[in-house]
Amino acid sequence: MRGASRSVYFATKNKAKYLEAARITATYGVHLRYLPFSKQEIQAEDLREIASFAAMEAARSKVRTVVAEDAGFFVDALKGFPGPYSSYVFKTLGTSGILKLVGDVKNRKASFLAAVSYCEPNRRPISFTGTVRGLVSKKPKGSGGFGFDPIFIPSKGDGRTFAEMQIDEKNAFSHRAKAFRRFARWFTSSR
Ligand code: ITT
Repeated sequence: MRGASRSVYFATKNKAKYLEAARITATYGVHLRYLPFSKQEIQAEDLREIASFAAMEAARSKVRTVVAEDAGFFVDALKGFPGPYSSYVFKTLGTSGILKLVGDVKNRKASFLAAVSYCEPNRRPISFTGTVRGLVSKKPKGSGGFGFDPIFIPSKGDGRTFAEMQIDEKNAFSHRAKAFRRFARWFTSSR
């Protein structure tokens, strides 16, 4: 594999996402480069559709080969809300709003899902997904990460929230790490 073909741009406005993903792809020898990009979030239930649209738009407008990602937080007791609306709900209600909605219900199960789409300019996108199961904490804990990290405890962890973990610890469990591993395996095997 030649050097140039080992790199790909990650079109996102979220630097924290980029830092997590770049650590994963680096372990496969894939250099992820940061491409600041505000994706237009189309209304869709399926995160793959949202990520694919964003990847096509970014590849077309920036004339580059890119990946884009759409992720969401799905709370069982809220029938999967906020799901595909996570970005908007985080901005409006925030973690405290979700904790209020969940209240003191017994079933605190929740998941994060990520869809990563790879796209070359004027080509069809290809998507990779990842998921992690866990619980909504009773109160926010930790100052790392971003978004809903302070209120999410992964099932396979040691009881700490994502926001209490270092990047590599979160990457051992996260939806994003799983999706980017799948992408990186495909990317390295397909050239
Ligand atoms: P993009 O520019 O890549 O779109 P974004 O932050 O808007 O960045 P998404 O639309 O994919 O990203 O994510 C929706 C929201 O879901 C995001 O704002 C967070 O609040 C939440 N979220 C996604 N992944 C998360 C994670 O790993 N930890 C905590 N919250 C996460």
